[in-house]
Amino acid sequence: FEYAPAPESPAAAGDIATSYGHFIGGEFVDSSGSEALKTVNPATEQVLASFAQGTDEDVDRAVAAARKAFADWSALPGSERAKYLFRIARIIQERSRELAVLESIDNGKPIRETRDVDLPLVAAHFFYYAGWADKLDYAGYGAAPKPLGVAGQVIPWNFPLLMLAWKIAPALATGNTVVLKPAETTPLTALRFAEICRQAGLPKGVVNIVTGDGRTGAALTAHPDVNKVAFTGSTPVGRAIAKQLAGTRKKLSLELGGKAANIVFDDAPLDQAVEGIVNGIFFNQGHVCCAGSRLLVQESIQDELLDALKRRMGTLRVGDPLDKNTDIGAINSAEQLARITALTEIGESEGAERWSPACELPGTGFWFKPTLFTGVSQAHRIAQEEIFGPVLSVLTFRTPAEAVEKANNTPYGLSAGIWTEKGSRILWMANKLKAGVVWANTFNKFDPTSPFGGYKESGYGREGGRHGLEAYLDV
Ligand code: TXE
Repeated sequence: FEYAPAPESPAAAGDIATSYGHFIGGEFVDSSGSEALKTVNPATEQVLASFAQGTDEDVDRAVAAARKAFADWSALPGSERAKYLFRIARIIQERSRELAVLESIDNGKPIRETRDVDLPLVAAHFFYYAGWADKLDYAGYGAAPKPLGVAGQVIPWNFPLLMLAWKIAPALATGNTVVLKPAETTPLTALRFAEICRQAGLPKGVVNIVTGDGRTGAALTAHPDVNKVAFTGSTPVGRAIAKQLAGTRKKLSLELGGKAANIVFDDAPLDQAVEGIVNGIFFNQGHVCCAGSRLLVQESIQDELLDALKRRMGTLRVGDPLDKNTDIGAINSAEQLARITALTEIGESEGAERWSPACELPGTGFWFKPTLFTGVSQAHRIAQEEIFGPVLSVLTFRTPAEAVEKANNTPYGLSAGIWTEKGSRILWMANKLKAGVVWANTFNKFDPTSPFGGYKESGYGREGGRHGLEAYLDV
C-alpha cells in the first residue's frame, strides 16, 4: 500500500495541561481531595496528564452548581437554549481537528475514525437536539413536558466525546442541567468540552464535569439531589446502579454491553458483506457495544466467505493511531488488553480455532491483532460474552429460523446485522431479532435521528432521535 500522507501531528491536539481539576459552576477548580489519576496515550504508554479523583465533596459541589443553574436554564424559552446548543455544535466543528487528535491520543482510536466518524457525529447530535429544544410540545408528549432536574451521567472510554454528546445534548435541549463523569482512561476530551461550554457562553453550572474512577461515578449516581441517571458501560456496573437506585425516585437509562450477530445469507453480495463484517468488528478496535462480534454465516457459503474475509483481514493496518492509513489503533488500556487476551485464551481452550493475519505490532503500547475464531459453538464463552476487542467468533446456520434462534441466544440484545438481497427476509428477520438496532446490508451506521438502545441485558431507555428526549422529560 503506497499512499501514505504524513501522520497527524500530536501538537494539533492543542495544549494539554500537566494536571486537571474539575469543571464546576463554570470554573476549573481543584478537587477537595489530593488523590490524582493519570491518563496515558495507549499507543505509546506515555503519561498525557494527571487529573483529579473526584471526592464525594466534589460531586456534592457539582450537583449543587447544577441545581442552582437548573432554575434559570429550565425557565429559558427552548429557542434560547437552542442557540447555545447550535453554538456548541459550531465550535465543535471549528475545533474538530484539535478534538479528533486529542481523542486519538487519549483513547488510541485511529485518526481516520475520530476525524470522519466521532467528531462529525458529535456535532450532529448537538445540531439535532438544538432543533428539538423549542419543539418539545411536538415531540409526541402533549403540552409542556417538563425537564427532570439534575442529570448525573456516567460514560465509558470507547467513544469519549460521542458518548458525552449523546448524553449532554438531549439533556440540555430538554432543560435539564448536567454533572458528567468521563471514564478514567479518557478524561481529556470531556475537559476540553468544558472549555467549549465557556467559549459558547453557556450559563455557569449548566454543564459540570467531575473526573475520577468508579468511586466518583457511584458517588454521582447515589447523590440524593440527582433526578436522573444515564449510564453507558458494563452490564455488571449497570446492574449495580439499578440496584443502588431501586427505591429512589430517580429516572434511569442504561446502555450496556452487546454480542451482536452479523448474519450473512447465501444470496448476500459477498464483497459488500466482507466490508460490513470488517467494519462491524474491527471499527474502533472492537471497543463498540454494538460491534458485530459474532458472524453467523449460512453454511453453504462458509468457505467462500471466510476465504474472502481472511484476505481482507490481511490488508488491515494495525498501528499508530495518528497515521491516516491506520485501520486498527491501540487497545485503550492495559486492563482491557488483559481482558481481551484472557477471553481469547478461553476461546482456544474451549476448542475453537484461532486465526490472525501476519502483522507486526509496535513494541510499546497496547495492541491486539485482528483475530478470527472458527468452529465456535453457541455454548462457548467467546460466543456469549462481550470481548470488546478486535475478535470475531464465527458460527454457521442453515435456515433463517436457525439464524434467528442463534442470533437471539445471548443475554444481550443491542444490535444485529442482516446481509441478503431479499427484502422480505430482512423484514421477517428484523421482526424476530431481539435487538434494539437491526442493520440491513450495512453495519455500525449511526445517526442522531435514530433511537439507539438495548433489549434484555443490554439495558433500557433509548438515546438518539425523538425517543432520546423521553429519558430527560416528565410527561
Ligand atoms: O467498564 P465500567 P470498564 C464493557 C466491555 C468492557 C467491560 C469493562 O465489555 O470490557 O465493560 O469495561 C464508571 N458506579 N463495556 O471496566 O467499569 C467508570 O468509571 C458508577 C461496554 O471500563 O462499566 C466508567 O466511567 N459508575 C460499554 C464507566 O462506569 C461506575 C462501554 C464504565 O466503566 C461504577 C464500556 C460504579 N460502581 C465497557 N464503576 C458499552 N456499553 O459500550 C465504574 N463506573
